[in-house]
Amino acid sequence: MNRTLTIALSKGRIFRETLPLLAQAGIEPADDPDTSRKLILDTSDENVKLVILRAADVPTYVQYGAADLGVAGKDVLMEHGGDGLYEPLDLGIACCRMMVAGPAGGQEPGKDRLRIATKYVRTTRSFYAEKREQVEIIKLYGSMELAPLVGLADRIVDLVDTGNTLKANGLAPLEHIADISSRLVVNKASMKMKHDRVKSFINKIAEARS
Ligand code: PRT
Ligand code: MG
Repeated sequence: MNRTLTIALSKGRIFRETLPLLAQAGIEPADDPDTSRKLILDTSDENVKLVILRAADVPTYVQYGAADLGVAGKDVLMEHGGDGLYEPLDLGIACCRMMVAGPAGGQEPGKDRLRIATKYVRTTRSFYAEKREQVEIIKLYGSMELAPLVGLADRIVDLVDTGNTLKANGLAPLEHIADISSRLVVNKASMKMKHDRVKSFINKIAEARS
């Protein structure tokens, strides 16, 4: 039987903020993904491997069982939809808010269909559907803050932490959509097939977090 647990992480802030939780569970990566080019990292536990992915790909790897577990932002999970995943733990890391933002001091554009630029198409669609507001959504892959400045969109939906990025681009937060933090996700089949190992990993991380 395959005793290895594979954990999917993205580099950058999620890796950085997950590291202390893993350390408290006795797991230390053999390489630093910010300097190493390796995509599969061994750890101090011979039965635990880390795979390093783009943040938005983490739920997909876990859904299909290519990783048993993963750490992903709630923003990414809402876009993914959560098929094939359990979400047993809020890790309370990489916290921010998903907001609608627009030009600071700007007036209502006064049209019946606002254009909203975002990489969070699914979440944006359901947010405005709930408000019964007709909007046109433009899918972008990054630098959303630019869109209102060059007339591509009236509003953006993006993550806000300090608010400095919005401010630096003459934008202001307008509406709160969701509080965001990173979650531990588990492949549903792994939860059954590797129950004891997965469960004990979840317990260790839960303890490390509190
Ligand atoms: O950057 P890359 O394209 O590789 O992928 P990614 O942006 O998906 O990954 P990464 O590592 O940047 O973010 C991973 C996760 O961190 C996200 O999915 C969120 O759950 C979480 N997180 C927490 C954030 C932020 N805070 C955050 N502030 N992700 C992005 N930001 C960005 C935001 O999009 C905006 O551009 O930071 C900017 C705003 O920050 P302030 O402090 O200026 O308000
Ligand atoms: Mg980023």
